[in-house]
Amino acid sequence: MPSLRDTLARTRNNIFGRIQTALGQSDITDDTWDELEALLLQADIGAATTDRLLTNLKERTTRDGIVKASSLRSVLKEELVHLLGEPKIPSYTSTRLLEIIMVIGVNGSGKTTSIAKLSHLYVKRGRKILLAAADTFRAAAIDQLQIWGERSGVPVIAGMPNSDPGAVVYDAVQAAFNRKADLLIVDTAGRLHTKHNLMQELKKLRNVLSRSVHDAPHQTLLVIDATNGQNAINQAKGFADAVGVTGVILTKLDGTPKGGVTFAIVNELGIPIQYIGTGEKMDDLEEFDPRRFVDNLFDED
Ligand SMILES: Nc1nc2c(ncn2[C@@H]2O[C@H](COP(=O)(O)OP(=O)(O)O)[C@@H](O)[C@H]2O)c(=O)[nH]1
Ligand SMILES: [Mg+2]
Repeated sequence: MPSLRDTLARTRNNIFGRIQTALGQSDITDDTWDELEALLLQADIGAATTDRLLTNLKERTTRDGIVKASSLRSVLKEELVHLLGEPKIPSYTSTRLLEIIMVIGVNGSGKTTSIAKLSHLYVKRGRKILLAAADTFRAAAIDQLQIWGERSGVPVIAGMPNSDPGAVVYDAVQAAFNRKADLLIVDTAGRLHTKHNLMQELKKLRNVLSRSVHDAPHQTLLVIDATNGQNAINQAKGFADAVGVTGVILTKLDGTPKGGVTFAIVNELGIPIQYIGTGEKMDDLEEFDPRRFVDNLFDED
C-alpha cells in the first residue's frame, strides 16, 4: 500500500505546497488574501468552500490578532481539518444478522475495485461476505467482480448479462440468508441508456433490499473519482438526491493533482468520506482520517 504522503504527492506539489510558500514572513495584506484565494480555487476546492474557508480564516486572524502571514499556515491547516469534520469510520464488527452495503457511482469511478478492496478489509476482520453483481448492463462488469471474488475467496452471486438486476439482488439476499453471511455488498451499474433509467434502477434495487431486510441498505456508499475534480460534485448530487448516500469512497487520489476536491465533497454535499482509494491493488484503500489527510497535503514545516 502506498503511503498517504506518496498518494497525495501530486496534489501537494501542485498547489498546497505553494500555499505554504505563499504564506511567508511578511505581514498579512490584501494581497495575501487574494493570493490565498487564487491558490485555493486552483486547488479544486471550489468557490463555495474557498469562501467559507477565507471567511473563517479572516475571522480568526482578527480575533487572535494574527499579523504574520506565516502564522496563517497552522490556522489554515486547522480550518481544513475542521471543515472535514471528525473521522467517520464504520465499525467492522458484526452487529446484525445481515448487513447490506449498496455501492453506487458512475461508470469507471472505481465501484467494483473498491468493493474488492472493501471485502478484503472485512474478510481480514472476520466477516462472512457475499457479493452481488447487480451491474448486469455490461458482461465485463460481472466477470470483473467474479475475478476479484475468486482472488479473495468471497462468493459472488451473479445473473446473466442484461438480466434483471433486481432479481440478482433478491437471489443474493436469499443466498446470504442460506449461507449465514453477515455482510452483503451490492455492485451496481454506473450507466444505463439514460440517467433517469439509472436512478430508477437504483431506487428499485433499494426497494428490493429494504423489503427483504429490515433497514437495508444499511449503508449506501457513493464512489467518486477524484480525477474528475469539481465535475464530480454535480454527479454526486444527482445520486444523493435520487437514492440517498451515507458515505463516500473517494478513489484515484494517487496520481491526481485534484485532491482538493475532497474538501468540496464534504462541504458541498455534506456527506462524510469513509475511505480513499490509493491505487489499483486490493490493499490500496485507506480509512479517511481528516487530520492525517491535511498533514500530508503540506510539506513539512
Ligand atoms: N489509480 C487508481 N486506480 C483506481 C482506483 N480505484 C479504481 N481504479 C481503477 O479505475 C478503473 C475503473 O474501476 P472499476 O472498479 O472498474 O470502476 P466501476 O466502473 O465504477 O466499477 C480500473 O482500471 C481500476 O483499476 C484508485 O484508487 N486508484
Ligand atoms: Mg464496475
